Amino acid sequence: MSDKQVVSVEYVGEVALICIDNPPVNAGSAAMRQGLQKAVQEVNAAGKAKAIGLYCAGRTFVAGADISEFGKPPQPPFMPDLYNEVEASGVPLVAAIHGTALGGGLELAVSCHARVALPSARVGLPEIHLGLLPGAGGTQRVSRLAGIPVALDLSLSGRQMPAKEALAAGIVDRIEDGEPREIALAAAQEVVAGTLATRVTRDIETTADDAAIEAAKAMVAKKARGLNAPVQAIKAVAASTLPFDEGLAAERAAFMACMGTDESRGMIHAFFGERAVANIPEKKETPRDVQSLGVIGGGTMGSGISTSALMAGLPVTLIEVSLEGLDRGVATITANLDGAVKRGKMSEAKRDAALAMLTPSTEMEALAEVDLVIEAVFEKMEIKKEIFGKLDTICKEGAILASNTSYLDINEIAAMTNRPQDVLGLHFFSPAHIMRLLEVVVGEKTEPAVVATGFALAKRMRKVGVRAGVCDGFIGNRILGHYLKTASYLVLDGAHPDQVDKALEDFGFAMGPHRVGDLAGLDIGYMTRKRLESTRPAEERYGGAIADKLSENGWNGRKTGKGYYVYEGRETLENPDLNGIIDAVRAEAGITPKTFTDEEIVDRYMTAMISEGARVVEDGIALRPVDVDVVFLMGYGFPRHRGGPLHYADTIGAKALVERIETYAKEDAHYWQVPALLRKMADEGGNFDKLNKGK
Ligand code: 3H9
Repeated sequence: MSDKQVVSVEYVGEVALICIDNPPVNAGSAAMRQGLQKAVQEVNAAGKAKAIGLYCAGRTFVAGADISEFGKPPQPPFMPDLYNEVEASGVPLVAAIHGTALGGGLELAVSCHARVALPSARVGLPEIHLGLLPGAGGTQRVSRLAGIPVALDLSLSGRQMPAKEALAAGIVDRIEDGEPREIALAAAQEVVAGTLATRVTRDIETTADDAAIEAAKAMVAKKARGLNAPVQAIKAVAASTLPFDEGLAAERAAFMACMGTDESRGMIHAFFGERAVANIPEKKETPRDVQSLGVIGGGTMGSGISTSALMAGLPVTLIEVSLEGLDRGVATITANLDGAVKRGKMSEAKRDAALAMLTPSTEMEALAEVDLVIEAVFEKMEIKKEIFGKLDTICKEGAILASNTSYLDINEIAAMTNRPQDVLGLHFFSPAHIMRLLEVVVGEKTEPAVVATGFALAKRMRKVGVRAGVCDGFIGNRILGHYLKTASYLVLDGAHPDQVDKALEDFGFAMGPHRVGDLAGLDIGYMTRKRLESTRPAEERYGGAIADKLSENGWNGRKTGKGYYVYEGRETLENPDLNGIIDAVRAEAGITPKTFTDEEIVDRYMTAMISEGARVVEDGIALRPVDVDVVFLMGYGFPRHRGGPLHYADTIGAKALVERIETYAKEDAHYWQVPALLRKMADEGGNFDKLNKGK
């Protein structure tokens, strides 16, 4: 695209209008930067205009630097220089903000001499989510306009601040409703008339606020342990009390200390990954029209799914076998919606409207006219089969029948109907109204348009759909089932559960596997082990003995007050009986405990996760490595700055991973096997990223 198309200039009386038109989000690509520089220079040289109205075409103001250019050779003009030039323009600029002014977008706006925002507009500095910090004057100019606490808040949280709040904070000067072009024109005319004041942001002095800086440092040390970008962002904001150019140089140094780090690469991979997973073979198919939903089961999952659908404006018919069950479901949905109101996700009026779209019933026949049914009952194949057989006779032709199963065979379920082409898995993650991941499980006979409908539904419910094939556990739970064994083997062989948890928490997981087990309920794992006992190969080492003993004592984790840990109020304490159990199990199995370093623990756990991830790709269960990454980032608390297990694998390298597996295999050749895909990569110099790109 040439400069001309990306940035255009138009004159209206004494006003010049500069329009940035760089779809989809007006990112600050090289063409945009070159075009904007040329436009500002031209207007200044022409001497015809007394003010410039700057606005964007399309759905948003500038959404930031063009992230896809990161890591490529930089093209001039560089953003910080360009924005200095904007600020130095003899003809003052007023920015009209609509949609979102984010990162380099907000940095552009605060380099202008005044800002008018639409009521629906939002501003933010989300670079932190990319392992970066604002690198084009954002920390310096936002501090000057709104103070250090606001600059810290925006650059550390990455949140989008609504226009009203931005007005109160001093980031924008006015709120006006209308079309961006008209607002830019009217505001620039006011600048000419002298009724809208202009300022040069760099000339404002930042008030020092050591207390805010110290509080931010303490918060980051606690909540963003081990991350680089938050530390650098604080440094840059603190430098805003220096003379402007010195502060800008400090910001630049901090930005460069983040660019290209594993942390930033991981987060950028996550950003594009979340969007890349929508690229499925069925993407050109027209989805079926879904205007209403049926949900079977009012438990935690069914209620969460119903809540999510209602929040997306979809009417839901909720089915439970008993009136009590139904009441419980409705109560959970109501509580979920109330929670959304409390968190500011919806208004009270919207909550009431959502609840009015809920039809509870104990009769499956009530589903006769719905467009899509999601079954969310017990994980028992027999029950599911019976339900699908019934649904097939009740639901109208063309209605889609989905199961929320997390493990079971969709093909077997579909075979109970005369419409296997209309059956698929929609695997939500708990709590379903909050977690954004949805595995769309495609059966042998699922029709492409039905797959596309699953993805369209995910989007409508503000979720990220990931396409998965049929196997026990699909993408996420299959991999989980494999690597959790490592955690139990580590404990059997000598590590303490608390050491395993801490090592993995230091790596970046929100919670280690034993803490997660306690939270989910140890009885779940117990039941799964019993379910799969008969299918466990004779050569597979049994890792469940310690967890079994805890469950058999009735210590099923948090809900029983005791599991791997003891829970008292908000405190997590040691379980005094745990070591006795561990010792007894080890003695019974004749194991002499070894010591493991934290690094060994992380290496084994991650290698197991990567191995099964590679097999899931190899088997075609996941379309690409990035699909595995997104499942783990969005559904399993995988640390975002590591980019997902298979992105992380590339930072280790296939060769080193193969060597690790071969070393571990000397202890347990059944569990530790080199996946063929990984072996091939090691031999041919390949990696998962190349595979993502189809190379
Ligand atoms: C920065 O500014 C650094 C500076 O401080 C310093 C520099 C020196 N670049 O999300 P969507 C693509 S760092 C390139 O589906 P929505 C996206 O991949 C930047 N591409 O839309 C997708 O492509 P595709 C700080 C971008 O309406 C398409 O646009 N800014 C960028 O749901 C549509 O995106 C940010 O971090 C980008 N900056 O949400 C903001 N942004 O169709 C990041 C989007 O091929 N962006 N794309 O899959 C967002 O948060 C959301 O995109 C936004 C719109 C809220 C703007």
